[in-house]
Amino acid sequence: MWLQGGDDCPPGVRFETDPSLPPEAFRLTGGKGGCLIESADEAGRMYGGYALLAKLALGGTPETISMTNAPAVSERILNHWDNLTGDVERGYSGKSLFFKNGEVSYDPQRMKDYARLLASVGINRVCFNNVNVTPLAARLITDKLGDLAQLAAIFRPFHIKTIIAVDFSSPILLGGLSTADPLDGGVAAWWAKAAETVYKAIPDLAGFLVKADSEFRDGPAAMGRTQADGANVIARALKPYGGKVYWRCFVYNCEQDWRDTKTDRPKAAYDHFFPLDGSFDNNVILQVKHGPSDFQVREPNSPLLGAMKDTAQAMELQVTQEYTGQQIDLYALAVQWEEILSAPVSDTRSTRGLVGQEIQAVAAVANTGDDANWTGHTLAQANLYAFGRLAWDPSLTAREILSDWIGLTFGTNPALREPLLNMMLDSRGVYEKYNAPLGLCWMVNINHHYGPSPEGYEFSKWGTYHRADAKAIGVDRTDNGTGYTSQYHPYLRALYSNPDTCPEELLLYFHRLPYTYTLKSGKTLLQHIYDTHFEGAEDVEGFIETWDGLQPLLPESAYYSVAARLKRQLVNAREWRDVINTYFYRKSGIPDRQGRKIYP
Ligand code: GCW
Repeated sequence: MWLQGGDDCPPGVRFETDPSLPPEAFRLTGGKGGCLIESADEAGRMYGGYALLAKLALGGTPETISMTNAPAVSERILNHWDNLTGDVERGYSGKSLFFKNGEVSYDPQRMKDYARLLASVGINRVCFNNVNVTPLAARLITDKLGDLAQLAAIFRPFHIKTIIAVDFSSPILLGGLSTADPLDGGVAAWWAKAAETVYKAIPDLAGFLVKADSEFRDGPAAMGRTQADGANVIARALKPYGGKVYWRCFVYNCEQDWRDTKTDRPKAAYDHFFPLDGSFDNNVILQVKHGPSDFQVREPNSPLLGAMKDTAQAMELQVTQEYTGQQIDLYALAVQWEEILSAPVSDTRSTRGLVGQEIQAVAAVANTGDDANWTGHTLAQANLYAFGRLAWDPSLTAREILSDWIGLTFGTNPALREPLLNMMLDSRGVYEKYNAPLGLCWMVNINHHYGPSPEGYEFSKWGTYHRADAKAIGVDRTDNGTGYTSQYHPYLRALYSNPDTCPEELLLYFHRLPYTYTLKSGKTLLQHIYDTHFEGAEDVEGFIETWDGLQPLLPESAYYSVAARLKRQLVNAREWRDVINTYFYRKSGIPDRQGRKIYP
């Protein structure tokens, strides 16, 4: 490790302290004899060291290296959804790296490698256990705390602090109390005692992560209390130790009746949390999913992001590809995240401009597991890498990040790098082409969420409806419909409310339109759907051709494992193409203008 001057450290590197630099920041100054790394703290040294190694690996020479770099946010968080059984919720890379058979259990060397891997991309907070806390996992703050503390100790030298996901009902579950009511004195005392115990074992714990009143998890609402009451009782217990509560805003009615057209799930987070601005303690961070739905291929940014002036927020992304191909289909998330960050929040500001201000932390759901290559799909490693890089510096482009990842992983030969870069940059758009069209979301198979099922969620309780009939599709979310658009800044509200100004890729998120509606391309909405679905499947054939062409330049194992996944992706893309096109043809009765194969 860098600080010990060991393994990684190339010769000729000198370290100096410059207290004027911000926390975790570094300055690299190259020269003939080597390189100087300056920082105010040890974390800055480490990040400077990793940055130097990356520069050298990408072909830089010490003389040409000169950079000063500070992170945009002080908390760059990775959330694992790992269960103590060893299963990973929405995991596509094998089993848990941390848990097995109900115990904290790991390979110590691999764990050190993992900590180093995360640190090298700038991640500095990690939660090992799932936000859906099982009764067994709840015990990570009682009898399993010692084991967790040992795990935390492996990450500490890499400047990564641990977060624990806790169950809101812990006072009942673990403490034997009759209530978890946040305004009950006994409950507050129970949390205070729990915090004291936990901080004895893990003194630098970053805090507790809580999923409450969400998808059948207990929470304050059931007791007639607010989300602020719920978050604050835990925050006050952690406060003496400098700990925080990361309180998730994924609160919505998951038992909706599909006949009910008034309730509109995307409105839920804002409706629940915006009115509470100012009532959260200052060590509460509200963790908000980037979109109002749920990590879909295309959705607008959450109107809650940046809307609460007196409340700290974390933006939550999903690195694991739940709805984006499950690490079978190629999907470079950096492309989507760049769009999310570039999206406006008003006529003068972009979401990127909120990062470091209203958005004080960035969190993401991990895509790693115990597969040998960490991420199942080798190219999905780039998604974890991209998350770390973007959390550190949200001004980076997907092109810069992916180009670096390819260079660091496969070398800098342009004959490999350029075609692979283009393929990865295209991958999000290609997946979107064969998925649910124009921001419609949710046309996936229920439960496991891979592959098409246009009405899989149409008559369900999850609040996920597109309401297709023979003439039209989509939900009107303007003032004439559910009124969702009113949650946005007036500039965006106007933009989204008018189909002429609404970004076309989001058209069916905000509007209900006939299949014959004319798009800017001059095509009808339906023809656009047919065309993109035929194109999407063809594009995947193109990926296979490109990848095969790169075979001589690739390590054998990477070539074969990705080739196998691309084959599966093609099957999936064709299935999506045929199911979606057939669905719309059968609904509308309008044929494809080019007369391609659709199943009557
Ligand atoms: O997208 C949904 C997932 C659940 C997940 C939930 C959440 C951890 O399907 O598996 O539960 O989101 O974010 O809490």
